[in-house]
Amino acid sequence: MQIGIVGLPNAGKSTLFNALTRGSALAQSYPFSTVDPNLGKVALPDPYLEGLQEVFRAGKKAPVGVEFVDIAGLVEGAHRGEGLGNKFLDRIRKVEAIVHVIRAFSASDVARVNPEGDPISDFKIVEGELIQADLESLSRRKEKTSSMLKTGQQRYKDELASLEKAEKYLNAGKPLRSMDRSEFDNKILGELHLLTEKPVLYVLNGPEEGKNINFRKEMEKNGLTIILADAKMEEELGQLDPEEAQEMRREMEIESALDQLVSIAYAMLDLIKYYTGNENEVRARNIRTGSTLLEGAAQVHQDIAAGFIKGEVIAAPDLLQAGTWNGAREEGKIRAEGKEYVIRPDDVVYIHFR
Ligand SMILES: Nc1nc2c(ncn2[C@@H]2O[C@H](COP(=O)(O)OP(=O)(O)OP(=O)(O)O)[C@@H](O)[C@H]2O)c(=O)[nH]1
Ligand SMILES: [Mg+2]
Repeated sequence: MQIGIVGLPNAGKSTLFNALTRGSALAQSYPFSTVDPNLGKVALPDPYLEGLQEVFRAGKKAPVGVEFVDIAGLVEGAHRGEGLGNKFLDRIRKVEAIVHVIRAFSASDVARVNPEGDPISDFKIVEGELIQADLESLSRRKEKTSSMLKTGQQRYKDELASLEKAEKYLNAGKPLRSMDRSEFDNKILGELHLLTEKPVLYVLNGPEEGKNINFRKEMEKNGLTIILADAKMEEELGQLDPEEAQEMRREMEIESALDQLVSIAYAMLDLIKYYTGNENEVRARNIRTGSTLLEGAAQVHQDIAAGFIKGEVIAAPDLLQAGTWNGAREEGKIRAEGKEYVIRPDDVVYIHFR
């Protein structure tokens, strides 16, 4: 899973990145402290993996990893080259989801590039630049498609129609993720890796207080997914050892930004987590909701899918309670399932194949 972080300069993107990845990206009070993108991987905290490793006596365990990409801030006119321009947006064209950080903290020593300086106008600037970036991608593709029209093939006419439909939508100020589209639109637009098509999670970066809570509610009313998190506090908690941080969180009643963000990302991307295990390795895996055992097998290896005989399945908590695979089997908790079985969250799956 790859997640790209966008926002105005000094919104706290790198601070959040550091909090999420326990990284040490430069985060400074002047705008454009980030130039080259920061990349950081984080292993998702997993309540079952360690126990499963013991059950399988597996040599290795592999949690699900999420990679965050923190890029330079966007400013109004970035698509015309203002600020650092929008050239770093290319770095997040292939990510699966976007986190848009909106500043909601007041610190007089941290400059604001947007003199209006309220979350709504900050939010609109960045949305506008992402829309502009998509318009640029569409226009480049339109040029190519137009030059192919002279071949007389219907395909290029259809393609142009899809591109123009998307262009019109963006020109009305709307992100593409809400546009109705045909299979064909999907295919053409999918090739362009457009930014406003990706699921987006807004992070309102600031303390949990009156006006921020109101803004969050306002955004939610409009159907947007938003969490309120204090990146700086998160970063500080990230420096502590995990138990100490847990304790602090309990006292202050704050849920970790990583936990919030990841659980929302799973829902946005329509993913669930399940496990495969044997004596070599237990591995947590993401797969689309509704996937079958056969699709799970194919994710592990095509050969396993091709030679599929049957699967054995048990929920992770049940397996941990039984303590061993054979014990769980004796208790009748391990089920034999076929190709069509739909994998459920936290299933542990063992596939027999020839
Ligand atoms: N008080 C407060 N300060 C914060 C918070 N988040 C970030 N800051 C400070 O704001 C400044 C800018 O933070 P960065 O994380 O560098 O911001 P950025 O969005 O990465 O900025 P660019 O890389 O310039 O685009 C730093 O001095 C941070 O310490 C916060 O939640 N509260
Ligand atoms: Mg930065």
